[in-house]
Amino acid sequence: MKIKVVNPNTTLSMTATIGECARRVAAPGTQIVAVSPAMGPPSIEGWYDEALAVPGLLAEIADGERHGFDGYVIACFGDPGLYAAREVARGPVIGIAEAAMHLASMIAPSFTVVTTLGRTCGMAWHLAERYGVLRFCKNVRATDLPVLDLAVPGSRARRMIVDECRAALSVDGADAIVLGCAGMTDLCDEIADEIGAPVVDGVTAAVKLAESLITLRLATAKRGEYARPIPKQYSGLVAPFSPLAAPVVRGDIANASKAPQITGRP
Ligand code: 2AL
Repeated sequence: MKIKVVNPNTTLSMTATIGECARRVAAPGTQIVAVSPAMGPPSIEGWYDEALAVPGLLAEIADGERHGFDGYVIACFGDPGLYAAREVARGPVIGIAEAAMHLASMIAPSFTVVTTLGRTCGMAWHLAERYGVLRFCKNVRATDLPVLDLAVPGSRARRMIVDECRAALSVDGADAIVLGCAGMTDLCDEIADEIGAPVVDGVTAAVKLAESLITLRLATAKRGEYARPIPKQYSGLVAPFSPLAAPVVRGDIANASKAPQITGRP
């Protein structure tokens, strides 16, 4: 099976790490292709970043459909564009926050999310509510680390995350930790060993969930809400994203990432 893991930010070093961690847990017969969109923010640290990461992400999903991918992972903890991606894809599309929160709620009576900047805490609470796991979510803790600082060699990132994890266990009374950023994926095992409690990373959780759904031949329901977008002509900068009648053809959103009228404009 072929799973496309889309890091919706444009930082390729982070995409490479996400791809390595995804491959480490994937079954022998699973091909993982990790990509970043051709346009969008270098990191996603708020609602505005998230909104403008979505067009590039959707172009990657549409391109994946033309290349026969069986399923997709959206590797950003805000799960940007998740439901829109499901309209475009035939196979399952899994967001890393929904994967991590659901798996955490299956192995522990409660979890705390440990994330990056304080301003993203509200987004995580919002997702816990959306996925129906609010009663499991004890707290959302910020490390106040910018996303791209997570990978800076010699940074205090791991220590700061571990400190928040320990506070989650002792102060919040949480039984498990959900890592609140795709950029933390490579730290998951060391943090779990250090704190002695389950730590759920959304990237690896989402890969295994996507694999399971594909194995079970469970694809995205196409009868109603997640049916392909209604064909219509969009205007202005988003004109290249105009949904055309299925099947995906030239000029559809699959080609939007290559559209000159979008790249290079503010
Ligand atoms: C993220 C993430 O997973 N990727 C990114 O760019 N921002 N999440 C976060 N809480 O900052």
